Amino acid sequence: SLRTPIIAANWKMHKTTAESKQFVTEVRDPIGNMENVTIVICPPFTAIESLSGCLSGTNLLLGAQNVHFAEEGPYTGEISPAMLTELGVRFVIVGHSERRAYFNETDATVNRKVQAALHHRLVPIVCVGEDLAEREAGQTFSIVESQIRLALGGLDASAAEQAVVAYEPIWAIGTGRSASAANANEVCRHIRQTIASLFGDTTANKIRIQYGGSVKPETIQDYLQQPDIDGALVGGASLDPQSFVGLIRAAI
Ligand code: G2H
Repeated sequence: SLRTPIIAANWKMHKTTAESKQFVTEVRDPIGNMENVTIVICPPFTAIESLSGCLSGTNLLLGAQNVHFAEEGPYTGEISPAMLTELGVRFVIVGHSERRAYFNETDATVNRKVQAALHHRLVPIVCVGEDLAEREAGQTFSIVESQIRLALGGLDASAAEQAVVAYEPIWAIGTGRSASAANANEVCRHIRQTIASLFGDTTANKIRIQYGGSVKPETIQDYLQQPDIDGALVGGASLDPQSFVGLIRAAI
């Protein structure tokens, strides 16, 4: 496709700073200079500053796993967009299903975070996806469509096309179950059609849509071969350096 594939490692609450640096030491040589692929590592906040140093001079980009929408203020425990960009962070995961489930993230807060991120030139990786009950009730398309409409609400087309969308069916996350590539593509196509109806075909054709949910080095190719899947958001299989290198090699 015309879109550069984007593979992002979502480390979730794994790896101390020392462990994060060790990981980068091991992947720098094999994948640090790859082209025609966007590679993003999203460590815990605490490792961001150290990794910023380790990744300079490579093609590996830094992402965060969350951000607050305010510029600054009395929000104990939160991190602002400027605090991230100052450290060289270029991407931020917004609305991951774990944040929606455990930390009261809603479509409304996701939208505010998407707007704040883009305002600061941070690329939001906007996560959407249905749970098992919704899938079994045949609501997958309507759920992801509603999540996309709300998450991208208030943007203009030039802002929206900067965003990345990650389709992560909740029942496939960390469970070892995953959507078939063909089925994941159908949902990603519906997401692209939704974006086309909101912003037009040009934006819909530019925006990158990832699949996430138990992606492994052995399965990533099946997803990336699909016409509407432009990358992967990978949790468990991104934690081990060899596995991550395997994912990237399989992806290009
Ligand atoms: C889905 C994914 C990364 P995993 O949450 O966002 O994790 O690959 O472990 O299912």
